[in-house]
Amino acid sequence: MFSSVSYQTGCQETHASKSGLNLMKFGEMLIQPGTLLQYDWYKSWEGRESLLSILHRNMHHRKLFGLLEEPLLPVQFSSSDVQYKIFVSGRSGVGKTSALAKLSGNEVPTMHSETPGIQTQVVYWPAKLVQTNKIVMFRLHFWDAGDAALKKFDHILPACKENADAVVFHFSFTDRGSFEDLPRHMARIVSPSDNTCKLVLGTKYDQLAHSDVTHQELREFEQQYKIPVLKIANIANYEQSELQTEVHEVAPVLNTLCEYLWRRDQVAAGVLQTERQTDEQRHSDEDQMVLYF
Ligand SMILES: Nc1nc2c(ncn2[C@@H]2O[C@H](COP(=O)(O)OP(=O)(O)OP(=O)(O)O)[C@@H](O)[C@H]2O)c(=O)[nH]1
Ligand SMILES: [Mg+2]
Repeated sequence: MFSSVSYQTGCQETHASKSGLNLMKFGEMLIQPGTLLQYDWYKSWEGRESLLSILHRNMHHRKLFGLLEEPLLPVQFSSSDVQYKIFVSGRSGVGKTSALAKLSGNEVPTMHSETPGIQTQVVYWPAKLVQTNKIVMFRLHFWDAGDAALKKFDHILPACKENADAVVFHFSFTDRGSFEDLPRHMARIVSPSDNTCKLVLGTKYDQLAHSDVTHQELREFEQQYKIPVLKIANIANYEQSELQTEVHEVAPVLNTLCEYLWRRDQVAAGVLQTERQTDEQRHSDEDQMVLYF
């Protein structure tokens, strides 16, 4: 998860210089978690009632929705719906399909079986806005393309990128190369100036003991590219006994993704400013002060 801790790069070689790419800011800016969405709301009474719309009564398993179905929030809750397309990207075997299974509450595959083309999956996630206290049902339409298929067929990448609201770049904690390759990989898929939300998801977090990607490097990466780095362990947790545990595991990733998507909409609507706009505004205010004095 994003940490607000600042760091000193000093003489150390940064991730960007190691990769040979000085594409400074792929993302717009980092958000302190919980700025726009109430992260722990799903644990409250109201949050649990809302989760019942996507979970079976025992709160252990996610409901499946057909193409024409959607979750219904309790009528007394004033809510609205938003939908987004999210492209899932990363090297073969990093765990894209597994992460999607985990996020959607489906069974996580234990064997690597290359995704032969594009596989899509809708994940619903209710969240509450900080500012207005309104409940929003996020409909996240994930597009997962197998890396081999993506390299083999030219039409797959444009189809996945078309009208995508976000791209989630994956690396694996057990494959340092997949982390080091992220800047080059991102440069192939998106440009720093395009309007898609960009996030990074580190898979195989359960294998952290065998990882040589450090937390310091993750923080440096976040600060360098202004992209949040999230973590996930795509394994079935057989020791789950507490209610909602499955949802507890994926809530940080889904909340962060929704928060960045929501922020992008707010910036597009002119409700929030980008960091660049804030800088420009500050400089223009400073210029006016100089003129005034
Ligand atoms: N222990 C552990 N294994 C994982 C995790 N995520 C994925 N795996 C395993 O990694 C292998 C590859 O996962 P996939 O999800 O199929 O990889 P992919 O990125 O979709 O690969 P392509 O479809 O070929 O592009 C599988 O054997 C998964 O069980 C994780 O978080 N922890
Ligand atoms: Mg796959």
